[in-house]
Amino acid sequence: MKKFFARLIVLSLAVIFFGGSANAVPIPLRGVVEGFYGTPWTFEDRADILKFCRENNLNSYIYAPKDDPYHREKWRTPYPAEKLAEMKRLVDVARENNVRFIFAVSPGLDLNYGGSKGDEDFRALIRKLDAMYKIGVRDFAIFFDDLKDDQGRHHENGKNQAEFLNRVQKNLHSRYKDVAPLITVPTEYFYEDMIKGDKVKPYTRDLAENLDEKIVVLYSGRGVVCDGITDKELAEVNKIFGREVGVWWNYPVNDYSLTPDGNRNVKLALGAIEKLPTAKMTAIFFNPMEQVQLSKIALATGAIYANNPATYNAEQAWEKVLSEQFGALAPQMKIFAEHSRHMENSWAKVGPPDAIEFATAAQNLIYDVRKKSSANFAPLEKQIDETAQAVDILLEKLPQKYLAECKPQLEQLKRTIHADKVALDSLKAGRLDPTLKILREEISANEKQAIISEEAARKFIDDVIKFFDEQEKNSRKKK
Ligand code: LTM
Repeated sequence: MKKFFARLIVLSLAVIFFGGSANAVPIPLRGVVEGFYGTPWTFEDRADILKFCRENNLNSYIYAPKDDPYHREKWRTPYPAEKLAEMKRLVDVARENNVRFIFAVSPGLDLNYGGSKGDEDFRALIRKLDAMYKIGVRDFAIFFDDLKDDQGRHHENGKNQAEFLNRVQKNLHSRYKDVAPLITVPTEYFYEDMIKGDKVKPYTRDLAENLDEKIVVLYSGRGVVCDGITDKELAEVNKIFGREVGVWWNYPVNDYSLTPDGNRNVKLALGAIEKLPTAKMTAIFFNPMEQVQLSKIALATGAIYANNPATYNAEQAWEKVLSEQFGALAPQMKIFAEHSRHMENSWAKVGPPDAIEFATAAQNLIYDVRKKSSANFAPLEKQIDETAQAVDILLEKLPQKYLAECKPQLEQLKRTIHADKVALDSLKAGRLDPTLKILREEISANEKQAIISEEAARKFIDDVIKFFDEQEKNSRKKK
């Protein structure tokens, strides 16, 4: 009995001191990969994120902005002096914040592997890394993602890539004793691209068989942007690569949220990180949005996850983070963010559904109306009123640094909610208010700038119009 109470006291103390995570096992390498397409973050954004990493116990940041020409397209070209000086200041900020600054190069677009051209390219890459070593970088990554042609094929050879990476790793480690193992992302970087039938594809097989076992491999899950990774799925990929792989997680990145005329980032990913493994993992990096401040919602939940995957609860983490980041505006921000969590297109699907309560109330109402049973308008009316109020408060009171990143989305939600009210009143009156179709046009026109709540607030408008259109059709038929 005595022993039992002693254990209970130790456990309670541990819970008090470690904030409810007595057996927290953080993922060793955990942080942010600035790996999105679009305008790269500024120096100030990056310095801010490095501080944010320290505050949230994230220990790494990967510098890999796709549209920094010196990272990818012009990877051979050294950084100009002023860019290098800026990079040095950033590396210093990282060190001050106890965050590993991982410098990445993506040479795959035109890298030569063999012969004298291969040797030249190897030297060009080493020169690039050496310049970074001189300014204090001790962690390096070489990425080979996104090398497919228009037909969705790539022409990479796994053995060549492995040998190249091994050579880089060997060169660095022979000259520097304080450099960490290299990190890579393969060309086949998601599970469904690594296998054909029940066989590992030749590129992945050759890469895995030849890659130095110390090199850290990152992959993005079943797909490029997918709805979670199970422990079993992670174990499969560990088996393929004969090591514990790490994860490059594509949430909250929104660079694939595009309009037909090429506007990026039109939908914001404001939900929590969710559905990630609880099994032991070597590294996790979250790919953010160009919108740096609003990325911090998902990133902070990712930090809670990465610091203790076993106890992570996405919904709880999300509420905690919203309240920490938005204080008195957290209730309104929660309503807004609820309408903008889910990201989906023909090849991507991630994030909790948008505005579940709203969508359920809307569906129930449409169902009741269709059944001609007594409809309960109150639940949806409440959702509409609360959302309208929240949007107005945010438009008025949200600090500029956030508003600058989400004004088009807030205004789009305002338009949508206004149309929802007109739709609801139409159902109440049993007659379609003709302005609803005009409002819908306006919303569609503004989708060039902002998309929000497609399956909840936005859908209700379409559902109501469809309902009245069908009614009209039926009554015309009867006549
Ligand atoms: O995910 C990886 C490894 N590479 C790219 C990212 O650069 C990009 O941000 C995401 C999302 O579009 N998809 C990718 O394939």
